[in-house]
Amino acid sequence: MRLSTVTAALVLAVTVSAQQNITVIVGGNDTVTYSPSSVNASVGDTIAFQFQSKNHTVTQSTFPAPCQNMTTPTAGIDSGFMAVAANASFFPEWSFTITNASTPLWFYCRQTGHCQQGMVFAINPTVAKSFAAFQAAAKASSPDGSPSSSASSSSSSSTAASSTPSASATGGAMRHSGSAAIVLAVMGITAGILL
Ligand SMILES: *[C@@H]1O[C@H](CO)[C@@H](O)[C@H](O)[C@H]1NC(C)=O
Ligand SMILES: *[C@@H]1O[C@H](CO)[C@@H](O)[C@H](O)[C@H]1NC(C)=O
Ligand SMILES: *[C@@H]1O[C@H](CO)[C@@H](O)[C@H](O)[C@H]1NC(C)=O
Ligand SMILES: *[C@@H]1O[C@H](CO)[C@@H](O)[C@H](O)[C@H]1NC(C)=O
Ligand SMILES: *[C@@H]1O[C@H](CO)[C@@H](O)[C@H](O)[C@H]1NC(C)=O
Ligand SMILES: *[C@@H]1O[C@H](CO)[C@@H](O)[C@H](O)[C@H]1NC(C)=O
Ligand SMILES: *[C@@H]1O[C@H](CO)[C@@H](O)[C@H](O)[C@H]1NC(C)=O
Ligand SMILES: [Cu+2]
Repeated sequence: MRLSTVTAALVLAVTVSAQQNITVIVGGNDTVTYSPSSVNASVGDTIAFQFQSKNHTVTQSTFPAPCQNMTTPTAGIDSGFMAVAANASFFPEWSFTITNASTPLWFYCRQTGHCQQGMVFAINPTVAKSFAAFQAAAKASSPDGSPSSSASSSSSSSTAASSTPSASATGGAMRHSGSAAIVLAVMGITAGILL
């Protein structure tokens, strides 16, 4: 009897703690930030991003290359650009649900220069792969998003798995060089408006 009561309480606790809705503010107070910048999430939790200013993205990357799209083992997820006017009365939202909580997930903003300003976000970082280390590597990244060689060599055991990302990053840059040129051309027109 007592055991089943305990079991029922555990089941209830698990049920209650499941499927949290975690809200992350993007560009709050006109800043180039995600707030909070790191969360712990469980399978079934929804991470809902609310874009409050400027023109940001939430784009999946990898620990060794914080400012580049994730391309392996699969393409990462991406919110696309969410432009918000200065006098907006409606804030766009984008969300996804966690399907695997045993692996950290890494994200950055694709807007020019924002990743290098530290606009990155992590889900379930670890002691070995911390948010602080990820953000430091983002800030050390080149303007084109490629990671600094010193930052990736400092990440000890994770470096063992990083040869694939650096190879795939080259492939991604080649694959998207055409659209990158278009983005730069558009940037020339809109520079300073919503960056
Ligand atoms: C999660 O929170 C956001 C922001 O408050 C809200 O817009 C959204 O509807 C919520 N989603 C769920 C599944 O509760
Ligand atoms: C915006 O600023 C207010 C007042 O300083 C603060 O309470 C709030 O947490 C900030 N919001 C974000 C998303 O940083
Ligand atoms: C996430 O959990 C770790 C321990 O596993 C803890 O140190 C950290 O503060 C937590 N982060 C957040 C944002 O709650
Ligand atoms: C990153 O991914 C987004 C969304 O799929 C895509 O539009 C963009 O061109 C990619 N950027 C690069 C540099 O591959
Ligand atoms: C948002 O930024 C992207 C990339 O810089 C740009 O292509 C797009 O035109 C911008 N949107 C607005 C409304 O400024
Ligand atoms: C928002 O500001 C823009 C530019 O200042 C203006 O054109 C537009 O009418 C404004 N929209 C609203 C809803 O006030
Ligand atoms: C979660 O992801 C890790 C790393 O990709 C993988 O080893 C593991 O099997 C996955 N777990 C589930 C339940 O899919
Ligand atoms: Cu941004």
